[in-house]
Amino acid sequence: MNQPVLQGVAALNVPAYLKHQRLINWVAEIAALTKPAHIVWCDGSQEEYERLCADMVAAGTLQKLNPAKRPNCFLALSDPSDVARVEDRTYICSATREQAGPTNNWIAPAEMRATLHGLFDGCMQGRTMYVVPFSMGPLGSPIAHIGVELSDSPYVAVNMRIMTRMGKAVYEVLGSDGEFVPAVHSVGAPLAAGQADVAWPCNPTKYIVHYPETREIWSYGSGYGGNALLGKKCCALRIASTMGKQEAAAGGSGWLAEHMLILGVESPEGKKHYVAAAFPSACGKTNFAMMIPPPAFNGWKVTTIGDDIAWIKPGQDGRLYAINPEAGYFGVAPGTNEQTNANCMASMRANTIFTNVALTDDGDVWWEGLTRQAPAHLIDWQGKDWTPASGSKAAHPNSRFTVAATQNPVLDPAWDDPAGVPLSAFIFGGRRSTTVPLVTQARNWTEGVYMAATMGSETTAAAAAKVGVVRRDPFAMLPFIGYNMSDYFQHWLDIGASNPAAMPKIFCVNWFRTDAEGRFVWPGFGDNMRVLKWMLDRIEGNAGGVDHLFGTSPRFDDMNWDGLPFTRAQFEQITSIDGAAWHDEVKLHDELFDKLAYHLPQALVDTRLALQSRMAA
Ligand code: O2Y
Ligand code: MN
Repeated sequence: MNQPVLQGVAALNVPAYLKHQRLINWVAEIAALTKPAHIVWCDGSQEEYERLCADMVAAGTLQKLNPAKRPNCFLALSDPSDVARVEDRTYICSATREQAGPTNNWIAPAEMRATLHGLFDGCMQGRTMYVVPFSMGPLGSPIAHIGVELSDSPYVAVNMRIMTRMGKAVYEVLGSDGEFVPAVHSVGAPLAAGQADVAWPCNPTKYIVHYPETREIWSYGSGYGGNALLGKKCCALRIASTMGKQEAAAGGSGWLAEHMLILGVESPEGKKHYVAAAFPSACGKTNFAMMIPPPAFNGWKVTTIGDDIAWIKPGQDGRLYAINPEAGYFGVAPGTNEQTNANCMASMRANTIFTNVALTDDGDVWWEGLTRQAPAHLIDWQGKDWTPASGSKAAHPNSRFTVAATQNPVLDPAWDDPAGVPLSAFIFGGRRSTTVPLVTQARNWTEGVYMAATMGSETTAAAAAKVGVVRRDPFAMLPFIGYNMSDYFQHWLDIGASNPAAMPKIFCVNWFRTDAEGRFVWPGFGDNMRVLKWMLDRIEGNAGGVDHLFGTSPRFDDMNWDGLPFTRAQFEQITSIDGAAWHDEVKLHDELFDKLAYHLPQALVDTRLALQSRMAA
């Protein structure tokens, strides 16, 4: 292989096993621009992971937790300014503004390239650039895609090893000329000669940029989660959603990259279904993906394929098959405990990286909701002494754990199957205190797409200044669609039209209806199994329901209540359809559709008109 020579920066040192000249040239080009002091080609080995973690412990980026309490676990505390995805700094730089659509930030590609060139010039000085090859999806699966992230953050390198199939084996799949998504990441904090580093370098200027035409990702200024682990939201959702659409435009079947968990559910008789479910960020997706059915559902098993993202393709038989493109979970810690998600607690007993949770005096972790009573003393997520009297959160509300999927005790045996699993249902969930019933089945594909397109969630105190405002989050994909949202709706309609009889059934759920005192009526968690069971019975033609203006919902007697003292009156509270509220709701659908008027599918307008005429009747 030709080893390009870099002037005045690190030696390239391409490993002998790498046979992909285009990839080597690209790494050389980015190194020439960013000027790192060293280049490390990650092989994905355990030895490499341990070495990088030890280096980060020495640098103060990670703290090793008490091995007696949490073997092989680490804690990272980020800069207080770098704690979450930055949607307002996230751009889809397609050729035209219309291609990105009104829901994405857009800057003309040439202008953005000029800005980024300035920022990336010399941005890795004094640091090591890690070359991180990763596969999204089982290695070699026809549904999988490969990416390579160049990052100056060792925290990114080790997290990518947990979150993706990362390392040398990826190059074997890539061969000498395979396609890959090029992803460049810098924390934006070059080090001058002799300058001491900080534990969490980052830059107040942040850019998370996608070029859909060339499938490139450029991320600058943040070391946190979705901003920096570029396989996740950037590649597996924004770039991948574009790829799935482009493939359809090129005459293929097209495919879907969705913000969905995938779970398997098996009856005591051994009948198994797979469902994919979309919920807005931080709405209990991981809990649903690892759900433990209540005791009355003895013999029922729920198993996890994925907790956040699904790639979905029509198979030979016309059904839709899904894979989890990820290999780990980057879940929200607060609220997770033995009652809400015992499987998740078991997953993170060892080999876990925690970020922005609190540290206990005996070297373990703690977050709000882990135990009923907080410990008397902690080190909080900002590294300060904390007591229950401090009046602040000990763990950041967006604090996270990174853990390999293989540590999940209820991992589905097919989670790594390159062919994916056939889907029986799609579930779309919002967070609404009123209006939307517990569960509704769409009467046909178009009605289901309409439900998903008009999904909304009320903002919570943690997320927004004005509490209770409904934020429309179509398909839970608002921040993640890499192209025009109306074209995305059309893509969904087209996929459905390709083989209507083989499509999964579509349901919409709302666990969050409240009573007059503002308390949640539905117990949620394991009891969501009751809703899942009704869906499966519907799919198999064994459950009744009642048609209403929005779709079909269960009557009280259509659901299994064994072991749950839930009254008809409570059921009425969470399933009633309030005509006046729906009148206002549909006005909000109108507002959304006005915003998305360019390329909005007529089928969705017609569905809204049909809904309005049912309401008038
Ligand atoms: O704040 C971050 O960077 C994490 S975002 C995230 C992580 C895991 C799963 N989902 C999400 C999300 O925002 O939907
Ligand atoms: Mn998510």
